Amino acid sequence: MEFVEWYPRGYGVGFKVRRKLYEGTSRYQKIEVYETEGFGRMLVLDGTIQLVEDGEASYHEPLVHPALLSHPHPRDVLVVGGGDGGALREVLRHPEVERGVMVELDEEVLRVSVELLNVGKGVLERVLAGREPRAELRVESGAEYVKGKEAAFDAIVVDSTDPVGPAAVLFSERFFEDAYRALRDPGIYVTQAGSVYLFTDELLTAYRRMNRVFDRVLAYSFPVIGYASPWAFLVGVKGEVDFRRVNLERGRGLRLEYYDPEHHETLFQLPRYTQRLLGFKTAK
Ligand code: AG3
Repeated sequence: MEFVEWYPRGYGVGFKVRRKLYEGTSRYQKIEVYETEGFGRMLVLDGTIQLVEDGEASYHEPLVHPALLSHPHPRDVLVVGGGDGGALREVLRHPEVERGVMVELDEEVLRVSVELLNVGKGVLERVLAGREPRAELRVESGAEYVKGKEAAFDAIVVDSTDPVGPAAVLFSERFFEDAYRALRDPGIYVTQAGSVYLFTDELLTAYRRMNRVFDRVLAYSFPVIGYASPWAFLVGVKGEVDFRRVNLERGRGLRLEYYDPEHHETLFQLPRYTQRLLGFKTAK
């Protein structure tokens, strides 16, 4: 048996699977969990692959650490989405973080992650049992949560699904504005932004909207196991954060498996045609 996620133009990403462990429909989406042959269990939401247990760090590390290592003092960090707990787990690896708030819309994703997945399980269980004093878990819409917040977070990490359905609002200009206001100065915002090759239009749309709101916007990419690589990420900066530089000493303390702070500059390697579309002058 196999599970294939089909992207546009007939491009597929698939895994051989032994069996389906779970299928259910929440208020927001269809949730499936499979046992893959070679990569552990796999979480699928509305037919799109979210993670495989043996490889999820190739997404969660480049999502979280570049932003947190470029910020001078990430003390209060907000994670929007990320119900599997992987992003929160990576956030809490930073000793500088005093408070990590995770706001997940779909309680069912949390439940399935705790019961069936070995990703942020430990972290989620500790938070739920009140044994993770630095973390707070809220089940509500991230878009509603940030509304009206002012200078409350040093960093905001958005670990959403694709910009359709329940997550579309997280790519709206209104949400970027609310998030900008919720950030302190200096502050940093990072979001996953889709497949560079297959979701180029969505990437451009998000980039343009973020540019209308943040002081500076940067795009980077990383090859992620289970996604149509390379995968894009967008960073929005408020005030003085130089996202092109990271604190290497703090980075060494993290003992990472995928993202290498020593080669931070390689994150910015994007196809020339993408750079051109984004309006980078160097690719003209
Ligand atoms: N967040 C999902 C990234 C989007 C995947 N899209 C796709 N396969 N079409 C990742 C959840 C892991 N915390």
